[in-house]
Amino acid sequence: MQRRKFLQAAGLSATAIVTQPLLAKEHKRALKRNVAIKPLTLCTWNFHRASAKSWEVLSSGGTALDAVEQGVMVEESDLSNQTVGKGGRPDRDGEVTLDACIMDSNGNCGSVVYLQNIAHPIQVARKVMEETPHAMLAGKGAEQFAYEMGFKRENLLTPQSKAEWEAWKITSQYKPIINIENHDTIGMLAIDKNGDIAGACTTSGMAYKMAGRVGDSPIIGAGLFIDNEIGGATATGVGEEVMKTVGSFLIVELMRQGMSPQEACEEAVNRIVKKNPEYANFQVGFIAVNKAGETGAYCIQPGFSYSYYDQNGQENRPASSHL
Ligand code: SD4
Repeated sequence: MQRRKFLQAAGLSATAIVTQPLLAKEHKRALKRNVAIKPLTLCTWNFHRASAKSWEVLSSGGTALDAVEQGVMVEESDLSNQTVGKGGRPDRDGEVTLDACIMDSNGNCGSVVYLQNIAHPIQVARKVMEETPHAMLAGKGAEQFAYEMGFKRENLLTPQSKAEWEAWKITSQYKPIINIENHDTIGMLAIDKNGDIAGACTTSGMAYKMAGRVGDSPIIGAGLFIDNEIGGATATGVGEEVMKTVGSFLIVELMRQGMSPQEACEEAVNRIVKKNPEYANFQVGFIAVNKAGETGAYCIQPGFSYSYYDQNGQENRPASSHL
C-alpha cells in the first residue's frame, strides 16, 4: 500500500504517526511490503554521466554498493569538476584535501577525511570499510593506508585550480558563492535488484577553506546515512550547517517515523533555517530515497536539482526550495 493510502486508510496524519510509535511500526511494516523491486539511482546535482555509470552497474545486476562507488568515481576523475577529486579547488594554502564516505546495506561504513594526493577517495573509503577494523581514517594515516592498498600518488592541483587559487589570494575573502563555488559535491544513493540500499559521498570540500577543515561529506550521519530497513539520504552545500543538524541521519529517522522522503528533506532544511538567521546567504540541499523507491529533495536556495536514473532512463529533477 502507498504511504498516503496507508495513512488515509488508517485515518491518520503524518504528525499522528510521528507521535505514536506503535503506528509508526505499522507504517514500517507497510513500507517493507513495498520494497522497491526496480533498481534505481539518484545523486546530487545533474551529474548525468555519474548516474549513467551507476545505472550501468545496477542494470547489469551489480550491487548498490558497486553502483554508488563507480558512479561517484566518474566525478572524482572529471578535472572540470572543481569540487570533487582531482582538479578540486584547494584550501587557502593551496593544498587539495579530499573527504569521502561510503555506506552499505548492512550498516557498514568507511570514511576518509583530509586525504591528499589520492585521486579516488571513495575507493579508499571503501577499503577502510572492508579492510580495516575502523570506520574513518584521516590525513597522513589515510594517505599511508591508501599507498599500502596500492593507490598511487598523484598531484591533484590542476593548472586551472591553481590559477584560480592564486587569483583568490589577492583578496583572500572566504565567501562561498551559492550554487557556484559549492555546487559539485556528489552524494549518491542506489537501490539494487535485491532491494538493498547503499550510498556514497565525495568532495574536495569548500574552496579556500582553512587548512585542516573537514566538512559534512565524510561524516556518517551528516553528509550521508543509509539504513537498509528505511532508506537513505545525502547532502550538499555548506557542511558546517549540515553537521550541526546531523542532516542525513535526521532524514532517515524522520522517514522511519512515517514521513515521506520529501517531507523528511523539508524538515531537515527547516531545522537549519530555524537555527541560522543567515540562511539566505548559503545553500544546503538534501536528497533521499525510501525502501519503496520514493524519492525527495529540498534545499534552501533555488537552483538545486538531482539526477535520477531507473529503467525508464535519466531525468534531471529540480528540487523545491525554502526561498
Ligand atoms: C562541504 N558539503 O565540504 C561540502 C561541500 C559541498 O557542494 O557540498 N559542495 O561542506
